[in-house]
Amino acid sequence: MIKKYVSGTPINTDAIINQKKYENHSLASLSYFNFSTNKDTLTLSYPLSKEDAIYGLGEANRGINKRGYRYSSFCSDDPNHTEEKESLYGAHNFIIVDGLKTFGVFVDCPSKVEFDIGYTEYDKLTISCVSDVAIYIINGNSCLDIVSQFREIIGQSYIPPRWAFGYQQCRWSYMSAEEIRNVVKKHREINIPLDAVYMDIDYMERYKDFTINNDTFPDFENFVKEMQSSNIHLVPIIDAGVKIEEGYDIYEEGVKDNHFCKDAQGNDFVAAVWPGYTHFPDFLNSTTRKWFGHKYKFLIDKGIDGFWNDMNEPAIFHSANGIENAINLLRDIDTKRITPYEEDEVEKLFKLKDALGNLSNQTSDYESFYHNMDGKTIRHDKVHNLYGYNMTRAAGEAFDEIEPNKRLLLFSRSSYIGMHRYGGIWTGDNHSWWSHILLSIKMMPSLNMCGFMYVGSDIGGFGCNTSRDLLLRWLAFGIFTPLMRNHSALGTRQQEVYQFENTEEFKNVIDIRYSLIPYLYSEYVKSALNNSMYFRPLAFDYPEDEIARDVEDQLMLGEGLMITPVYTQNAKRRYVYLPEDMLYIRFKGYDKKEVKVLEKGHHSIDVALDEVPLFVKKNHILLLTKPEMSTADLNYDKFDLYCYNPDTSSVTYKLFNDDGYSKDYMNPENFNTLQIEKKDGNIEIKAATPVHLNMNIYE
Ligand code: MIG
Repeated sequence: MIKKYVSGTPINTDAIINQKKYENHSLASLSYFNFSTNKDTLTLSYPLSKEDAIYGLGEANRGINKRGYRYSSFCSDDPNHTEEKESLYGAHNFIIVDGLKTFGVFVDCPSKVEFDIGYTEYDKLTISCVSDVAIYIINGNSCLDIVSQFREIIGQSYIPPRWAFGYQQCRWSYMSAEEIRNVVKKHREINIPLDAVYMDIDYMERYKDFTINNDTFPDFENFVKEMQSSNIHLVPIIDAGVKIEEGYDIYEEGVKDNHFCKDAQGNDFVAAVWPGYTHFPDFLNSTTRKWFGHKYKFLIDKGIDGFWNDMNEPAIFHSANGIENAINLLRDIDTKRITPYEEDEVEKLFKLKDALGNLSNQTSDYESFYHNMDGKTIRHDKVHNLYGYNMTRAAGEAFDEIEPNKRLLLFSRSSYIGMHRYGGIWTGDNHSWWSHILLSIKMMPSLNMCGFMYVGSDIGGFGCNTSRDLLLRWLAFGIFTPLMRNHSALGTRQQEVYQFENTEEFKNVIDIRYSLIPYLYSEYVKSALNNSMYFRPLAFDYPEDEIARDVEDQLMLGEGLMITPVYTQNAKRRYVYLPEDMLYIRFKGYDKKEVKVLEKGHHSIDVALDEVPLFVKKNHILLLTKPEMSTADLNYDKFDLYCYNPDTSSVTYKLFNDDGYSKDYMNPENFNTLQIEKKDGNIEIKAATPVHLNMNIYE
């Protein structure tokens, strides 16, 4: 049951689309929380009991259980995801309090929201935000039930095309078509499967959206075709800022038709990003969304079928004001007085250093531009968290018109709940640190709670230099994330798998992904259609198990799997907790696997660098296909079937298997029901649509 409480006059975010599913109540009758209003701030507080765990917040720092720290929803381009950071790129204000009482809370607020989850006082949860806000309280009989009710009101999650489940290679600094060709060639030479290569900002002409550098990417349409013929999809980046340049059509149209955010004087707001000075399209305006969204057609017409939206917090390197301020500080320094040491003059130098260090993403800049939300002028900071969401919505809505029956790949850096209907997200600029593998593991179920299903982190780490073992371990986790993309920053060590010795080991890991694709894709689509979670904390599946409730480095996946990634340098084994007896598959490459039943309880399992452990729950069917060089080459109706079926006589599995790109998901022909039956010691398998199955049943 969902209750909506309204305080003041909230700005509509379009996060909730299923209005029939909740009741309206006045704030005075708010359940669970005490609330107080002070000026324009609303504060909600809830006394936490010893056993309460707090889940949610999507893309946020620290644990799956968020208790003990504080978090701030304010979409931020911060490339240093160290533990103390309170804001990352997304604003996902949904939490579940699970313990003495179990309920969900969604704070539908487009500006900053602060969550103090037992930080100031360990036994107190405090949420504060502006007083014009809508709050939803969700009651249910379990965390899973609460999540599915929430997901029902925010609407069905985005489903990408099937090829987007393939392995994808990116790097900031692929400078030319030639370089991309080489990336593909190198993967093919060593038999490593690959489905996509990304084009970062360098494919554009002077970082201008919807342009192509014809010198470095000549005859682009044919290049796209050539890549397609080897089953490689090219995925270009689109940045939020539009370069100010006379003669550039997007800039000129935007100015003429008032598509850009305005400053206080009513001029188009200016901020510096990669292209130099830019204007920000007003994605909160429906006319502008339509205009910008249809610009993607320029690339779609050239055969492109996937995009990633970047810099849409929006990131600001500096504004004209910020630079002016720094220059004035510089002018004020009497350089002759710095040496010999004159304290007051040196102080000015440090002030200048601070001013230069703090030019980016300044609150004062976010307070100095305005949106036209379909007739209403609103200052940016009051709707800050909706910007990236609406950039991606612009694209998603336009894709529905440009390609009505074809799914395109789309994901974004910044997001708000609601955007999950239009695309996925990647978790931004992480580092090649072991701790960031673990952080990524922890983010996945929290993101699923908020509707974000097509998710993944930069495998190998984006910032700083990776190492071979780190990349292998990260890949061994990444083979389970819907978005499986290796990405790294300009200037860092190159980390395509072929840069390292003994690539057989990489093949052993990546092949397992391809062998799992029909199954993972099926689990993904079903989770999206049923509003269920693809990744879950163990606590959600085993709420009565005290030990399971504490586990934050293993995840439940789909209906019947558990994964236990290794994220420690030099580790040859890891500790695993089994909340029940399970089938343990130890992959040493696709062909070499060891399969046995492991009992409920504590285990130490050996995991060599190129191995992947996978656990299958009792009475569940896992299907594996033979790995190939791309998703297009995979066989989708011939499987090795694995099942641990000790006691029951019948096990069924619903396999989703469509053409991989059309939107006709619900067509019953896409679902094949497999059923194992035991009769008089014989095992029989039935399939609604015939498939070839090689049975491996463990009793
Ligand atoms: O200021 O386009 O998160 O994935 O490679 C950096 C260059 C801009 C940030 C993205 C990253 C991308 C990079 N971008």
